[in-house]
Amino acid sequence: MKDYKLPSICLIVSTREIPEKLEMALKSGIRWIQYREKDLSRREILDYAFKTRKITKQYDALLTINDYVDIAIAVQADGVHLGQDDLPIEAAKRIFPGIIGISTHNLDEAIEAQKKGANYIGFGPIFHTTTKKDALNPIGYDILSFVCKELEIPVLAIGGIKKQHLQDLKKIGCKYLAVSSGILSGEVKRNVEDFLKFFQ
Ligand code: 3NM
Repeated sequence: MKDYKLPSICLIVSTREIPEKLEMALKSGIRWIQYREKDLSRREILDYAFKTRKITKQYDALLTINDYVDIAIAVQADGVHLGQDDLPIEAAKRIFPGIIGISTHNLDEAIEAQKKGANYIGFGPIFHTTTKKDALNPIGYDILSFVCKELEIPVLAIGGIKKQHLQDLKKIGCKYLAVSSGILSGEVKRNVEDFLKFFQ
């Protein structure tokens, strides 16, 4: 399996953050963007994915597209992020040459994802979140810590992660984060700087 060097923080943006907040986050040091949009048509998502590709290229940042392998191919994204109900990893690997990540919510899904050849997993929700409409109950630190130690591929803690959690997350062995509101709510530049102090 090809080994990718992934930045420690994946910032999840939706369409409303394109372009202003997206650019501010990149200017402030974020080097991995996931474009995640659940409410627009595929045609619209494709248009915004193209825009996001253009902007991320200017900052030499990775771009992954949530859910849609075809859109990831069309815009030449670096990766695709799958949900448990999207294309299975094996099928995505047949048609997509780049980074493949998948959302997982328990130990079994995490182990399965690694076995199937995922390049990284999202693991969560660690805390309560309103960003994902159908988010499950928070998992908490203990199982996250176990999964981070058990897996060889990067484990991105996700779900409700805010500045005040960063020290504890580091302490339990978490090396990667996927964050949306914790960086995009309030002052983006300041938030990015605070996150990068812990997860560089
Ligand atoms: N997936 P925020 S939680 C997109 O548990 C997403 O799989 C999750 O946004 C999962 O940082 C989540 O604002 C929301 O909580 C992440």
